[in-house]
Amino acid sequence: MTGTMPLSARVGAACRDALADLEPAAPIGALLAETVARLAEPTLRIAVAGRLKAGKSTLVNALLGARLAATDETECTKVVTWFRHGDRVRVRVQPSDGSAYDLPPAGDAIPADLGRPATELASVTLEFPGPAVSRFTVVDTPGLDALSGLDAMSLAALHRCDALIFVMPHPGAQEQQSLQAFRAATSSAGLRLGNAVGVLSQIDRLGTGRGDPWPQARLIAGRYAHHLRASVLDVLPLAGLLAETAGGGRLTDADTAALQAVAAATGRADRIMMLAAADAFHLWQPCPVDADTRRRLMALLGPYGIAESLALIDGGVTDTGVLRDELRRRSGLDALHAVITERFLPEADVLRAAGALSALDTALWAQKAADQPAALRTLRARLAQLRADPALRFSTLHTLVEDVVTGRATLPAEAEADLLCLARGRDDAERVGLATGTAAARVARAADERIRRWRTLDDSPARSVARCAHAAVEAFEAIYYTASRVGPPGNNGPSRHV
Ligand SMILES: Nc1nc2c(ncn2[C@@H]2O[C@H](COP(=O)(O)OP(=O)(O)OP(=O)(O)O)[C@@H](O)[C@H]2O)c(=O)[nH]1
Ligand SMILES: [Mg+2]
Repeated sequence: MTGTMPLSARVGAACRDALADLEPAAPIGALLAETVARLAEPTLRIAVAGRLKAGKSTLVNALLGARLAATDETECTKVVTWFRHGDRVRVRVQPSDGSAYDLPPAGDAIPADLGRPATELASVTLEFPGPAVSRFTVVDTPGLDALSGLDAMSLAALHRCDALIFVMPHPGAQEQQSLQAFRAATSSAGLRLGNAVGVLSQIDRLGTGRGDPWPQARLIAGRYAHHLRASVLDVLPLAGLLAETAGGGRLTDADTAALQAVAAATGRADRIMMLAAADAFHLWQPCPVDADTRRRLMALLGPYGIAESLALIDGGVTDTGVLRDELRRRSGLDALHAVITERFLPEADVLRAAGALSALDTALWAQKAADQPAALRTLRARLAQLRADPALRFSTLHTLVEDVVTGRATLPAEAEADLLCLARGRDDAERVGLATGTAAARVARAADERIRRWRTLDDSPARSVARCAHAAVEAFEAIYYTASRVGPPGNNGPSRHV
């Protein structure tokens, strides 16, 4: 019966049984209860983290399709904020002392005054009905400053999440520290390749801030993606402000009319000067649109968004909906949505199980088994069994990829590419380096080939290499047997057995 239950439900059941058998005051009780509650939720938890002022909350708003996360200087930006589904709007504040209180919402949002200083708070939660939060919960974390890494509250929040969006602003002197802070944070929080994606944010501010930022953004994002290949699935460029405005439907017909008036009154040369700085736009004369409206347009779109809107209007766009869709397309938001809907959500069960297991790790394995009550020894045994599930095997391969990328293990280039495929692949075909959905017979043949290749490394004197080889052979064998079960009849097993 339990074999047919989702993996996350099986982890939850093991925790629930242990909780029932433990003394009520057992120190691990709170963590187990929290894990049971976490796994009983229907949705994946996605954390958004990154350096101070990286553009995290702006991105959160773009994902939510509404401007709910604070991007100003209020206390709210300094507190971990959860956006989750609820039947009605509710604001709950959780101080670090374990208590909790509700606040009346400000409209549909979190009020600026949280009742206590941010330093005394563990988190704030906004519950509300909405299409995005009914599919996933989003957790906005306060900025980490460049050198010190994540603060304790943000790190604790990461431990409670199943997937991560790591926001990096345009590169500069602190690029390397940012990558290091990221690696340190994600390895301790169990968030790594497979459940993490990087975002190169604020691409509209790259270079001179004029012209098309996409060619440069793609180059930089590609470089980040290579640096971080052991830690994130990809690095996606994003014009966050544009994504927030276009994705959240904030652009009104009046804004479109104002942009049309500006477009009609300006030529190419005017626009270059007018959009060189925010002030230049506000002060531009003669302009058919008043200064307050221009301020609003600048706050909504930034110079890049205004320039793109004017170009779209020149090209014949008149409808606000069409303008919004085009701007959203140019913001890069669709690619981020694709990672969420095509990678994270389909794997939600495994990601949630892996997230919960990793949150339990430290507490459960800190003591010797002999010193633990029987209920915890049973729990350890049950969880160890669940960890052997093939789906989790692929998620643990990420540690090995990290070993290779950081130089702790040195493998031939072909083998490194194999490991990356194994750890990143969406299905068995991708895991053997083929296009997803390839016929089972080809998958089996490719897996067989990989097994032979990895066997030559199996008895390597370098333990790190032998460990990779052992894990890779096991993983490819599992793929081989699955594929040959649905492949042509008469297949007798991988060639090394013949
Ligand atoms: N031009 C431009 N401005 C952006 C973009 N993303 C964010 N901003 C602005 O940058 C400022 C900081 O953005 P936030 O989203 O609050 O950044 P954050 O990382 O949440 O900041 P903290 O939570 O305080 O660390 C705000 O004024 C945003 O409007 C972007 O893509 N382009
Ligand atoms: Mg913020």
